[in-house]
Parts: sequence; structure tokens; C-alpha cells
Amino acid sequence: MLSLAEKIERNFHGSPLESISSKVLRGERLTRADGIKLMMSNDLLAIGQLADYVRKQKVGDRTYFINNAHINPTNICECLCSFCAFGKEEGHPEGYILSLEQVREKVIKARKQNVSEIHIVGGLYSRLSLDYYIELLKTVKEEMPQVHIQAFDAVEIEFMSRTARLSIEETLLKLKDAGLGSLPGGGAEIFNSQVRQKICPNKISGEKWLEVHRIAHNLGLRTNATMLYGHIESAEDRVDHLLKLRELQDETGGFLTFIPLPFHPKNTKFSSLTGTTGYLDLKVLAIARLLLDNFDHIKAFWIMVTPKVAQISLAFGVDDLDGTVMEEKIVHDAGAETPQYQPRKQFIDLIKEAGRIPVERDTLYNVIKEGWEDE
Ligand code: V47
Repeated sequence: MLSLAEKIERNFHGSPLESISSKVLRGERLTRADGIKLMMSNDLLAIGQLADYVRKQKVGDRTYFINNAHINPTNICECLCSFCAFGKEEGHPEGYILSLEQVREKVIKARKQNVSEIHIVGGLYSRLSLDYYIELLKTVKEEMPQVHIQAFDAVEIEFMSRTARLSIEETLLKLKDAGLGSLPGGGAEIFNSQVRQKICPNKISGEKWLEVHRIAHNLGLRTNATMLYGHIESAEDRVDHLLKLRELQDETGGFLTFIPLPFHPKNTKFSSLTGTTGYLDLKVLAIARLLLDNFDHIKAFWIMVTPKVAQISLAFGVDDLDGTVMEEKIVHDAGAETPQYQPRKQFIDLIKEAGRIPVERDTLYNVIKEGWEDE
């Protein structure tokens, strides 16, 4: 019987992706040109087969999910990116700021669901001081001392450091002292500066985003990484974005997972765009698995790609489906039609149906429960 590697060798013989498949089978790093060739190819099943091979070598058949809850402390934002429907100007009738008591109520609700992680991101509002965020972290910990708080993307950290007139390092240390466990991967968008100028002119540069993550990693804080795709970026921009992440991961090893985020255009300044296709979503996930050879985990955020595409993505290099979430505002404000909560049972069923082993993890990928043979 042929091994999987021999089958792949045979399948790719004479194909335009043969040299890439040979590199993948030899465990050799792919180049920028390889990445662009993959992005330009429409042989989705071939790309998926390679990504699935790498996934199996790296993490085996485990598929991860987490029992978590999202909290967005404010939607008032001084950045107002063109791709965002969540951020509101100061004075906007739909603008809100959660009081610490409202945060406490949300944490109490999450505690009833036994979550292991609270994920917190929000707008950039200079009237909210670093002290507010420190008190917010402490409030979460008062209600759930053991919970892991994954909070504040690099853009928020940089903003807090400016409003508090502290260095990034000092800001992170203060937040860590108050209970911050790790940083989510948001705010990366697309690193290319011309694209950034058009989609988020008021946001920190790609270099600064990477610098905040470098500092966090050096302080022992693990972080995630994202890429917002399906708007005005090119195939080259996507590949360059992935390679910058790979470079930083080589240096620090601090990234936990990579999550490509498909652009949702509704209620944004790009509302004339159509949004991504399932084809593109799978292709980007699979190419991320192939280019990011130093990342252990590739996550399909089911809320953004839909549970159906997320399930299929398990055959395209993905090993993580994110979490139960409970309440999601960022892409629902931009027209997402997925539910905001998916119970554990649904993760278990869709992972098992795909022939994988469901694993409930904590933020740092420690196993909380594995298997569910009996359910
Ligand atoms: O930074 C904003 C993106 C991000 C839209 O780290 C949009 O595990 C699509 O980063 N269409 C926030 N995307 C969410 C995020 C995230 C989500 C899940 C898991 C993790 C993780 C991180 O959402 C923003 C921005 O890049 N975003 N608007 C939109 N219209």
C-alpha cells in the first residue's frame, strides 16, 4: 500500500505545483514565489491535500476548540477604519461603554457556562484610561480567578501606552500584573502600508503591530496573529503578510495560532464589495498552513467563515475552530449571519463527523477534555 507521501508524490507528478509539493514532502520552507504561485492557483483540492498533509505531521488528528466568551468594553473608536462596522464615533447614538458592573455581569454569565477563557477587545477611546482597563481585568479575575484573560490587541496596547505615557513594555507589565494572560491577534489587517493607508489610515503601522507582539513575546506573553483578507489586498500582499509573521515567529516563537479573517463588507465603507467566497476562505487557510511552517495551529474562526466552511476546512490544514463565544459584535455589525454562540456539543459533532478527535483546550492549548467516545 502506498504511504500518504507516495500518494501525494504520484498525484502531483507533472502538475504545476509539483516543485512545491516536493518541498512540502521534504519539509523544506516555501518561498515568496511559492506562496504567490499557490495564491494564483485554482487547484484548491491540490493545495488542500498538501495543507492536510502538513497538518497531520504537525498536530495529528486532534481538532481543538475552546469554551470561551467575548466581551467588547466599548465600541467608541477614534480609529474608524474603513472596513469596520463596529467602531462608532464619540456621541453616536449606538456608542456604548460598559461599566465595570456590566462587565462583572457578563463574567458571571460566562462563569455559569464554565468558560476557560474571556476574550476582550474594543474600540480606541482616549477617555478610557489604562486604569479603567486594569480595573476591568481585576473585575474579571475577582469573579473568575482561574480564567485566562486573552485581551487587547496590539493596536489597543499601543493606544493605551500613548494615553498613559508609558512604554509598550511598561503598559504590558501593568496589564499582566492585573491578570492579562495573552494577546489576541486582531489589528494586523494587511501589513502592506499602501493598503493600510486605504483601509485603516489612522491605525498603527504593520511594523508597530509586529513590534508590540515582539515585546509581548519577550515578556513571556503568548499572542495570536490574524490577517484580514478579501477586500482590496493583492495575492502578493497576503503572502508578504504571512512571511512577516513567519519571520517574527522564527525570532520569538511566541505566536500560538494564526487566524485568517474574511472581510464582511455590510455597513462598512466598502459595502459595495461582495465578501469572500468559501473557495477563497479554504485557499487562504490552506496556504497559511503551508507558508507558516513554524506555527503549530491554524484556526478557522467559525463565526466569520461559517460553521459549514469551518468543518470543511479541517481537510484543508485547519486544526482549531475557536470557541463557543456567546456574544460577538464585530462581524455581526458587519452583516455576519452566523449565530453568536455554538455549544460544545456542536463542535464535538462536527469535528467527529470530519473524522478528527475533538479536544477542548485552554488558551495555551493544554487539553481540558479529549475524545467524547461515549457521546
Ligand atoms: O482586528 C473588523 C477584524 C478583528 C471586520 O486572536 C473584521 O484568537 C471581518 O481579531 N469583517 C477582531 N473582520 C477579531 C479578532 C479575533 C477574532 C477571533 C479570534 C481571535 C484570536 C481574534 O476583526 C479586527 C479586524 O481585523 N474585523 N471588522 C469586518 N467587517
